[in-house]
Amino acid sequence: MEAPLPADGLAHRADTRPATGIVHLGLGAFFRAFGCVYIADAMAASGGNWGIIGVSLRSPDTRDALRARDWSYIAASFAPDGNKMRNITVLNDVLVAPENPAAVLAAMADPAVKIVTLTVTEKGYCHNPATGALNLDHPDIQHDLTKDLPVSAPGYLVRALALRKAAGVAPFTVLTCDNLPENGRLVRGLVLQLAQQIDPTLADWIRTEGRFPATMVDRITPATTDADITYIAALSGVTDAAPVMHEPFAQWAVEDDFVGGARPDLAAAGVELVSDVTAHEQMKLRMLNGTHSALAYTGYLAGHDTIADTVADPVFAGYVRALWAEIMPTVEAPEGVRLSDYADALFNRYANPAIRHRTWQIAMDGSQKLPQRILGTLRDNLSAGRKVDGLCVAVAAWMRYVSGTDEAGKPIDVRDPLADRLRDLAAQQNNPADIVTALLSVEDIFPADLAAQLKTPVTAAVENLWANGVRATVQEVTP
Ligand code: CS2
Repeated sequence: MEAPLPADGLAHRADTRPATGIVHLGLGAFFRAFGCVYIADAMAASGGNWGIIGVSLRSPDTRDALRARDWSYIAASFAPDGNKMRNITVLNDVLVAPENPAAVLAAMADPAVKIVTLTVTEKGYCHNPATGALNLDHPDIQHDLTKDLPVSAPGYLVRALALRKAAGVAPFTVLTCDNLPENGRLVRGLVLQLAQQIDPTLADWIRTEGRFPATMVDRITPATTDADITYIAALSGVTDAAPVMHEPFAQWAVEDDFVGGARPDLAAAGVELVSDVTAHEQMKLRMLNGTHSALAYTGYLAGHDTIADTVADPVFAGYVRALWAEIMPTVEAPEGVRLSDYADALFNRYANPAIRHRTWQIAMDGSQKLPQRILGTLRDNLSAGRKVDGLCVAVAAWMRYVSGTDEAGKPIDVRDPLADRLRDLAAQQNNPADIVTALLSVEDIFPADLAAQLKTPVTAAVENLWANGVRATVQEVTP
């Protein structure tokens, strides 16, 4: 995938653009470093009209930054053995949803559009992370239940599907690319739940005609910083206000279940088309994202800025290995994969010093991430009577993190939809054990039966963490 620079360099996009066949919701760095690159490769290999209209659901920043280069941007792959850059030219337009929701719906309703891809992050689905059900009390969902012009991602999907149904046009395939468990089935459930409230006949139509393939997506892509923009300008000689920087590795597994079979030639771009993505997804969510979050909370508390810095510290290098030893017994390897090899490869990816993936960035939205990344693994290990020490330290470090002050007493800038609630709950307690009780009572994250099982081991980890600090606590669970 990492083709060298094309002969025309990075200067500009080609004049011949493929027509639009995809609308993407949530145009962050990840999708531009991942999905856009695969789709560019698929069209380079086999043609097709799979140009993309990107939609930012909140801010105009990405649109404004991309405009100067006519929606093309540099994707830079960074690794110790060399950097590679290429110009990605698959975007045909970028829309900012709050500025013009009707234009977004019109793009999604266009019969030429066959697929709507999404990277709206965990919280963008407006669901309850513990149960996977739509949160009908969510202010955005409340809005979308009654208004034709939506604000939430599920709202856009449902209202655009309604327009297609009314026009006699087949639905688009909904291709979610977020790190959620059974992400296709999850988003299908949310769309059906919302559609049911708005118009039951619409829900019936989506149920029979709609397709929501599940996917496993993987490429480490930190948020682009101003320093990155300057660096890429120096390396490339091109002024690009919206480059993306990523690791060389990429893996995309997709269930091959598209409306009318309409999709780019993904296999030609290296996508694994499978009938069931569960094994890939569970391995990735638990082994990569689970340890990413564990390293983010513990590493941050230990003063490490990035994942690479964290695993360069032998205490944390040992810790992540101990975590994999706890996680692996819960994971069924996809065909042809050896989990210990997968873990070794992950370690090398984390250690890539050219990728500065901040612990603070990964620590965001923990309330939405913990269930699928760590709590499912804990549940499986607890019911099988297996070891959970390392994973409980991860939960304890998250508790310390969301309580809002680090070990030096400095405030932490916690970004999470539940941040205020979690911080207030922690602040009302007199001792670490009570903080555990209070935080475990948040049922959006911890189902009651799991909370009951976690109480003793997590309290032990929290007491250790508060009394002895993160290094000593992590060291204790590392053989
Ligand atoms: C990370 C992911 O920010 C996070 O929470 O764990 O974005 C991770 O880098 C990707 O899932 C890797 O594919």
